[in-house]
Amino acid sequence: MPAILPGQTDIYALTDARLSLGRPVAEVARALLDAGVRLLQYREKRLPAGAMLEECRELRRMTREAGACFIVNDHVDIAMLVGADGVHVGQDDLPVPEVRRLVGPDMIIGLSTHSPEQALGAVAAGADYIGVGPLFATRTKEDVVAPVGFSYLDWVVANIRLPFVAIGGIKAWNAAEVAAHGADCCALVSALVGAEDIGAAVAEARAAVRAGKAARGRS
Ligand code: TZP
Ligand code: MG
Repeated sequence: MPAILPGQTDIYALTDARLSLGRPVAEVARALLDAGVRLLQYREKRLPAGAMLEECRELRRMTREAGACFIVNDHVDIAMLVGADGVHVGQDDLPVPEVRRLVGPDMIIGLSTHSPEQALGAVAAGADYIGVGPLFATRTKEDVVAPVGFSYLDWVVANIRLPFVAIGGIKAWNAAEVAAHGADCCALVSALVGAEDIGAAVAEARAAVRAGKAARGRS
Protein backbone atom coordinates (compact mmCIF):
# COMPACT_ATOMS: atom_id res chain seq x y z
CA MET A 1 0.00 0.00 0.00
CA PRO A 2 1.53 3.34 -0.99
CA ALA A 3 1.72 5.80 1.91
CA ILE A 4 -0.75 8.66 1.82
CA LEU A 5 0.53 12.23 2.09
CA PRO A 6 -1.53 15.30 3.10
CA GLY A 7 -2.05 16.45 -0.50
CA GLN A 8 -3.78 13.15 -1.30
CA THR A 9 -6.52 13.25 1.32
CA ASP A 10 -8.76 15.97 2.76
CA ILE A 11 -8.61 15.22 6.45
CA TYR A 12 -5.69 14.47 8.75
CA ALA A 13 -6.89 13.29 12.16
CA LEU A 14 -4.74 13.39 15.30
CA THR A 15 -5.48 11.56 18.54
CA ASP A 16 -5.62 13.21 21.94
CA ALA A 17 -6.88 11.09 24.84
CA ARG A 18 -7.44 14.16 27.03
CA LEU A 19 -10.09 15.46 24.63
CA SER A 20 -11.73 12.14 23.75
CA LEU A 21 -14.59 12.19 26.28
CA GLY A 22 -13.09 9.27 28.18
CA ARG A 23 -13.08 6.94 25.17
CA PRO A 24 -9.99 4.74 24.63
CA VAL A 25 -7.79 5.73 21.71
CA ALA A 26 -8.62 2.52 19.82
CA GLU A 27 -12.35 3.33 19.99
CA VAL A 28 -11.70 6.85 18.68
CA ALA A 29 -9.43 5.52 15.94
CA ARG A 30 -12.07 2.97 14.92
CA ALA A 31 -14.67 5.71 14.55
CA LEU A 32 -12.26 7.89 12.55
CA LEU A 33 -11.30 5.04 10.22
CA ASP A 34 -14.93 3.94 9.80
CA ALA A 35 -15.71 7.53 8.82
CA GLY A 36 -13.13 7.27 6.05
CA VAL A 37 -10.11 8.99 7.61
CA ARG A 38 -7.03 7.74 5.76
CA LEU A 39 -4.31 9.75 7.50
CA LEU A 40 -4.06 9.28 11.24
CA GLN A 41 -1.46 10.56 13.66
CA TYR A 42 -0.96 9.15 17.14
CA ARG A 43 -0.25 12.18 19.31
CA GLU A 44 -0.27 11.49 23.04
CA LYS A 45 1.90 13.52 25.33
CA ARG A 46 1.30 12.06 28.74
CA LEU A 47 1.69 8.29 28.62
CA PRO A 48 4.70 6.17 29.57
CA ALA A 49 6.55 4.90 26.50
CA GLY A 50 5.50 1.28 27.08
CA ALA A 51 1.81 2.19 27.05
CA MET A 52 2.31 4.30 23.93
CA LEU A 53 3.99 1.38 22.22
CA GLU A 54 1.02 -0.90 22.95
CA GLU A 55 -1.49 1.67 21.71
CA CYS A 56 0.54 2.27 18.57
CA ARG A 57 0.75 -1.45 17.86
CA GLU A 58 -3.05 -1.62 17.96
CA LEU A 59 -3.48 1.49 15.81
CA ARG A 60 -0.95 0.14 13.34
CA ARG A 61 -3.04 -3.04 12.98
CA MET A 62 -6.23 -1.04 12.55
CA THR A 63 -4.82 1.45 10.05
CA ARG A 64 -3.22 -1.31 7.99
CA GLU A 65 -6.54 -3.15 7.75
CA ALA A 66 -8.29 0.07 6.76
CA GLY A 67 -5.67 1.00 4.17
CA ALA A 68 -4.85 4.15 6.14
CA CYS A 69 -1.54 5.88 6.66
CA PHE A 70 -0.26 5.83 10.26
CA ILE A 71 2.06 8.53 11.61
CA VAL A 72 3.52 8.69 15.13
CA ASN A 73 4.17 12.07 16.75
CA ASP A 74 7.60 12.74 18.35
CA HIS A 75 8.60 9.14 19.05
CA VAL A 76 10.88 7.93 16.28
CA ASP A 77 11.63 4.74 18.21
CA ILE A 78 7.97 3.80 18.58
CA ALA A 79 7.28 4.64 14.93
CA MET A 80 10.07 2.26 13.90
CA LEU A 81 9.06 -0.50 16.32
CA VAL A 82 5.45 -0.64 15.13
CA GLY A 83 6.27 -0.18 11.45
CA ALA A 84 4.44 3.14 11.15
CA ASP A 85 4.30 4.82 7.75
CA GLY A 86 5.73 8.00 9.19
CA VAL A 87 6.86 10.12 12.07
CA HIS A 88 5.98 13.74 12.77
CA VAL A 89 8.38 16.05 14.57
CA GLY A 90 8.35 19.65 15.73
CA GLN A 91 10.94 22.40 15.61
CA ASP A 92 12.35 21.40 19.01
CA ASP A 93 12.45 17.66 18.36
CA LEU A 94 15.21 15.64 16.68
CA PRO A 95 16.31 17.40 13.45
CA VAL A 96 14.89 15.95 10.25
CA PRO A 97 18.27 14.80 8.82
CA GLU A 98 18.97 12.87 12.04
CA VAL A 99 15.48 11.34 11.98
CA ARG A 100 16.14 10.32 8.37
CA ARG A 101 19.37 8.58 9.44
CA LEU A 102 17.37 6.57 11.95
CA VAL A 103 14.26 5.68 9.92
CA GLY A 104 15.83 5.15 6.50
CA PRO A 105 14.72 6.41 3.11
CA ASP A 106 11.14 5.13 3.03
CA MET A 107 9.45 6.42 6.16
CA ILE A 108 7.49 9.66 5.82
CA ILE A 109 8.86 12.53 7.91
CA GLY A 110 6.52 15.42 8.71
CA LEU A 111 7.72 18.65 10.29
CA SER A 112 5.66 21.34 12.01
CA THR A 113 6.44 24.84 10.74
CA HIS A 114 5.27 28.28 11.81
CA SER A 115 7.14 30.66 9.50
CA PRO A 116 8.55 30.98 5.96
CA GLU A 117 12.07 30.39 7.31
CA GLN A 118 11.00 27.13 8.90
CA ALA A 119 9.21 26.01 5.73
CA LEU A 120 12.33 26.66 3.65
CA GLY A 121 14.34 24.83 6.31
CA ALA A 122 11.97 21.86 6.07
CA VAL A 123 12.49 21.65 2.32
CA ALA A 124 16.28 21.86 2.71
CA ALA A 125 16.26 19.23 5.47
CA GLY A 126 14.31 16.72 3.40
CA ALA A 127 10.94 16.67 5.14
CA ASP A 128 8.22 14.85 3.16
CA TYR A 129 5.46 17.20 4.26
CA ILE A 130 5.01 20.15 6.58
CA GLY A 131 2.42 21.22 9.10
CA VAL A 132 1.36 24.84 8.63
CA GLY A 133 0.02 26.53 11.71
CA PRO A 134 -1.37 27.07 14.18
CA LEU A 135 -3.72 28.98 11.92
CA PHE A 136 -6.06 29.93 14.74
CA ALA A 137 -5.92 29.96 18.53
CA THR A 138 -6.05 26.47 19.96
CA ARG A 139 -6.00 25.03 23.46
CA THR A 140 -5.16 21.53 22.28
CA LYS A 141 -1.39 22.05 22.09
CA GLU A 142 0.23 23.17 25.31
CA ASP A 143 3.49 24.72 24.08
CA VAL A 144 1.78 26.30 21.10
CA VAL A 145 3.19 29.36 19.34
CA ALA A 146 1.01 32.37 18.48
CA PRO A 147 -1.50 31.81 15.66
CA VAL A 148 0.08 32.46 12.28
CA GLY A 149 -3.20 33.31 10.53
CA PHE A 150 -3.78 33.17 6.80
CA SER A 151 -0.68 35.15 5.86
CA TYR A 152 1.70 32.24 6.49
CA LEU A 153 -0.69 29.76 4.82
CA ASP A 154 -0.91 32.01 1.76
CA TRP A 155 2.89 32.27 1.66
CA VAL A 156 3.24 28.47 1.75
CA VAL A 157 0.66 28.05 -1.01
CA ALA A 158 2.59 30.51 -3.18
CA ASN A 159 6.12 29.37 -2.42
CA ILE A 160 6.41 25.78 -1.21
CA ARG A 161 5.96 22.70 -3.37
CA LEU A 162 6.02 20.13 -0.54
CA PRO A 163 2.70 18.59 0.53
CA PHE A 164 1.38 20.40 3.57
CA VAL A 165 -1.40 20.19 6.11
CA ALA A 166 -3.04 23.20 7.74
CA ILE A 167 -3.48 22.86 11.51
CA GLY A 168 -4.60 24.67 14.62
CA GLY A 169 -8.13 25.67 15.60
CA ILE A 170 -9.66 24.23 12.45
CA LYS A 171 -13.35 23.30 12.77
CA ALA A 172 -16.07 22.40 10.31
CA TRP A 173 -17.19 26.05 10.27
CA ASN A 174 -13.82 27.51 9.21
CA ALA A 175 -12.33 24.61 7.22
CA ALA A 176 -13.88 25.75 3.94
CA GLU A 177 -12.12 29.10 4.22
CA VAL A 178 -8.82 27.35 5.00
CA ALA A 179 -9.24 25.12 1.94
CA ALA A 180 -10.25 28.09 -0.19
CA HIS A 181 -6.89 29.67 0.72
CA GLY A 182 -5.17 26.69 -0.84
CA ALA A 183 -4.99 23.97 1.79
CA ASP A 184 -5.89 20.60 0.25
CA CYS A 185 -5.70 18.91 3.64
CA CYS A 186 -6.78 20.08 7.10
CA ALA A 187 -5.66 18.56 10.41
CA LEU A 188 -8.21 18.53 13.19
CA VAL A 189 -7.90 17.33 16.75
CA SER A 190 -10.55 18.57 19.19
CA ALA A 191 -13.22 19.00 16.50
CA LEU A 192 -13.00 15.26 15.72
CA VAL A 193 -11.86 13.33 18.78
CA GLY A 194 -13.93 15.59 21.05
CA ALA A 195 -17.14 15.06 19.13
CA GLU A 196 -19.88 12.81 20.54
CA ASP A 197 -20.51 11.59 16.99
CA ILE A 198 -17.08 11.28 15.41
CA GLY A 199 -18.47 9.96 12.12
CA ALA A 200 -20.70 13.00 11.71
CA ALA A 201 -17.84 15.35 12.66
CA VAL A 202 -15.56 13.81 10.03
CA ALA A 203 -18.27 14.03 7.38
CA GLU A 204 -18.92 17.69 8.22
CA ALA A 205 -15.24 18.60 8.17
CA ARG A 206 -14.65 16.75 4.92
CA ALA A 207 -17.63 18.44 3.26
CA ALA A 208 -16.27 21.83 4.33
CA VAL A 209 -12.78 21.14 2.97
CA ARG A 210 -14.25 19.91 -0.31
CA ALA A 211 -16.48 22.98 -0.58
CA GLY A 212 -13.45 25.23 -0.03
CA LYS A 213 -11.43 23.37 -2.64
CA ALA A 214 -14.33 23.53 -5.10
CA ALA A 215 -14.50 27.29 -4.54
CA ARG A 216 -11.01 27.57 -5.99
CA GLY A 217 -11.69 25.07 -8.74
CA ARG A 218 -10.12 21.96 -7.14
CA SER A 219 -12.08 18.77 -6.62
N1 TZP B 1 0.08 21.71 16.10
C1 TZP B 1 -0.21 22.99 15.87
S1 TZP B 1 -1.75 23.39 16.50
C2 TZP B 1 -1.99 21.81 17.07
C3 TZP B 1 -0.90 21.03 16.77
C4 TZP B 1 -0.72 19.61 17.10
C5 TZP B 1 -3.23 21.39 17.79
C6 TZP B 1 -4.44 21.51 16.94
O1 TZP B 1 -5.57 21.06 17.65
P1 TZP B 1 -7.03 21.60 17.35
O2 TZP B 1 -7.86 20.99 18.48
O3 TZP B 1 -7.47 21.05 16.02
O4 TZP B 1 -6.98 23.09 17.41
MG1 MG C 1 6.96 17.22 18.96
